[in-house]
Amino acid sequence: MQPLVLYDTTSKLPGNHWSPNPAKPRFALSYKGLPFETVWVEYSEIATVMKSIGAKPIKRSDGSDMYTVPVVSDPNTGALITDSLEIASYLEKTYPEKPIFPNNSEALIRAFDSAYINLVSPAVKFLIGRSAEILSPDSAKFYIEGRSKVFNLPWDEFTSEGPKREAQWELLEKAYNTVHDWYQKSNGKWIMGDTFSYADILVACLMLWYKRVLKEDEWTRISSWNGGKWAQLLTDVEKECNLALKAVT
Ligand SMILES: N[C@@H](CCC(=O)N[C@@H](CS)C(=O)NCC(=O)O)C(=O)O
Repeated sequence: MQPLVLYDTTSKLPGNHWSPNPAKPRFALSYKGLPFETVWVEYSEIATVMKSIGAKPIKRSDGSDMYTVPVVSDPNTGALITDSLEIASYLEKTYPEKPIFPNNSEALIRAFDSAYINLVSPAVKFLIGRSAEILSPDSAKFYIEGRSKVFNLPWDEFTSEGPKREAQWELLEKAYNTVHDWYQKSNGKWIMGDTFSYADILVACLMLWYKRVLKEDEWTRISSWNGGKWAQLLTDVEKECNLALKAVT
């Protein structure tokens, strides 16, 4: 079998990876034990590189095209897939062993994905601020302009310290109290009890983002919530997907 190719976006951090959406297929590929290589793309170059390989754009809310990572290319089938959820769906159909949508759960996990993103998105502005700090100067400039435009907010809304930042923290903690309530309804460590699924990958990939871009004391703050649930979940998902060692580099 030839290795699949994952297009991910790079950073100044050791090991490059930081972005939650490309992390999702990385976890899924690794969980399924599929060989893959990573192509690291500067954030400012994503559109140019994705166009050059013939990847499809996704649609912005105003209907315009947006070229994004992750994209996965599979030389075994010729497939070229854009969007983390579509990649997960493709991998599951093409390589059904070690399911990430067990018990026919893709429809429900798609709904979980939306619910989780909608819950957490209003609280991550300072995470976006921190993300700009770990990018190269060109990529940071591109990222700052892009995020300000998407959110329709001046950049200081993403970087402000003091009461505004504290309000974001409170919102994020409240969001994770809700996610914790969801997990409390499960009888095992995963959201589907003893059955691991893509839903746990979704939760862990945002944790990975937080851990990679936040200052140490900020990640410690998140780690202390809900009895240490989130750092533990990230560790458990990394282990389940055999990414524990690679995740530290
Ligand atoms: N729904 C998409 C979102 C992908 C996305 O927004 N990717 C970001 C990096 S995490 C991107 O490529 N942005 C390009 C840009 O902002 O121009 C997915 O899940 O793959």
